[in-house]
Amino acid sequence: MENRKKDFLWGGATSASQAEGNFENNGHSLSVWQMIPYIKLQDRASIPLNFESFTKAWVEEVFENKQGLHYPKRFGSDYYNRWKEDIDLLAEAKLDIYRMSISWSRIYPNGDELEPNQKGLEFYGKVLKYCKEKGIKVMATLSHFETPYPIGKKYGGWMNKQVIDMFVKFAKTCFTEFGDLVDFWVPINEINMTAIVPMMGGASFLEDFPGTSYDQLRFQTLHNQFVGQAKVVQLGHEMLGKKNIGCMIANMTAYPIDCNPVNILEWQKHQQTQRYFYFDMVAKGEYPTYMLKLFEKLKVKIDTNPEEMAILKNNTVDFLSFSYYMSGTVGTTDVQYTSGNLTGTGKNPFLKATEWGWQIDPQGLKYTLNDLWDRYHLPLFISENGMGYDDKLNDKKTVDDDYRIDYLKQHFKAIMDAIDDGADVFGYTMWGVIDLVSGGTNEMSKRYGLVYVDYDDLHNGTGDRFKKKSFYWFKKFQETGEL
Ligand code: BGP
Repeated sequence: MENRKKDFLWGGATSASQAEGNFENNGHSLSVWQMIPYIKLQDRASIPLNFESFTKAWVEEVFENKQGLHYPKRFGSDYYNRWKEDIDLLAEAKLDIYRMSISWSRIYPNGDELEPNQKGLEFYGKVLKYCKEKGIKVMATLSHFETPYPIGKKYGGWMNKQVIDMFVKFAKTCFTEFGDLVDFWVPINEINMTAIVPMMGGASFLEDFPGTSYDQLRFQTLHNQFVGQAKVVQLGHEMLGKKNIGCMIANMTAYPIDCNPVNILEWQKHQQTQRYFYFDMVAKGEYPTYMLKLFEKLKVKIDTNPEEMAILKNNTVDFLSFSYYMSGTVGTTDVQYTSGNLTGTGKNPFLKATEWGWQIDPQGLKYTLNDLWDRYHLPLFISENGMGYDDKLNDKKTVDDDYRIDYLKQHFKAIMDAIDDGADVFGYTMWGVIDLVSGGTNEMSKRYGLVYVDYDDLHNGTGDRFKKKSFYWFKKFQETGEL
């Protein structure tokens, strides 16, 4: 079945903090996400479920390494040393595009230096040039939850408007150094996660702002990030003269649990506040009325001014990119919960779920693409999707991951169907294309890749790479177009 759009970009994604390791080398500091949770695996039960309880003091203790606990994310999958081998593998699998992040903490380790860290620039320069040599396009994320921790410690994170300028300076350095090597830019990964975990997305901690409510903290941090992102869009357009800057939003598609009108109203509220709000901000450049009303109810007062509002309005994104892993359900009655990407969601009796409870719903991707295209008429890109699984390497040194092939086939088909319906979708990057440390569990054993990496949860192993069955499937798909 060859019904692919000719210039569609099929590829894979990783992030610096989950893949690179070597964070203490060559002038890197640590980003906030690398601090969470610095916790023994056997202590997992003690991970706070309420994100408000991640305190700065607790994170600092981790930063100072006082706990001396094991922390696999620090080591990633050793991409910092094996990047060439990894890009060779991506080229062999015939990826059109590779989404990666340029770690802010490697370029401006403290955030406020006057000059960038040359060693960091050299590293990404080598990587990006090699991608070009191999004919792989690049989408670069500027912050994949990688705000340098010193910014949180010294400035109070993105709650402080000075951080906006630090981010713009970092973006300017990247545009200057890598403008010719990067095809698409995404300023902030899953920007809406800041509204859920402000300390992870924005390095803002409640205890730094006495008298501030949690709602005020999360929405103000988010607002400052929206302004920072819009300024980066403006700068990119001026410096690069291209329309190649998009957003990245964790898309939370959900269905009403049933047709009871009270549940439909609850679902409508979910659509507005958990999905459209974020897309509206980056595509229309202003706060929707329903959010202004919600702010009133929550007693949130956004600290802003007409200049910032004009920046938001005049610098909307060129394309919408989003992650899509699952769908959920919403309602006020009879909803049973299952886990999802950072937040839980309602169970859907019609769907199966992964080992981690993420409900598999390819049709939901078709729905999402049609829905976003209808609403915004901006080109769409699925920048994360995939199936986490505790893969096992067999005697033949491969993984028979037919479950993943099946997952990918169904989702690829959904994309093609949405394109057939008229949605303008131009690319897809499968998450964790080379196994890396999971963002949510901090373990290697939640694997997403086409390539198996020989490290366990405690970072024991050789780090050697092994092609899974899905690697060969993907390559064949690229050669023949057959699902
Ligand atoms: C997204 C993050 C990724 C990645 C992915 C999968 O929210 O942008 O970095 O981690 O989720 O999540 P997990 O690793 O928890 O399965």
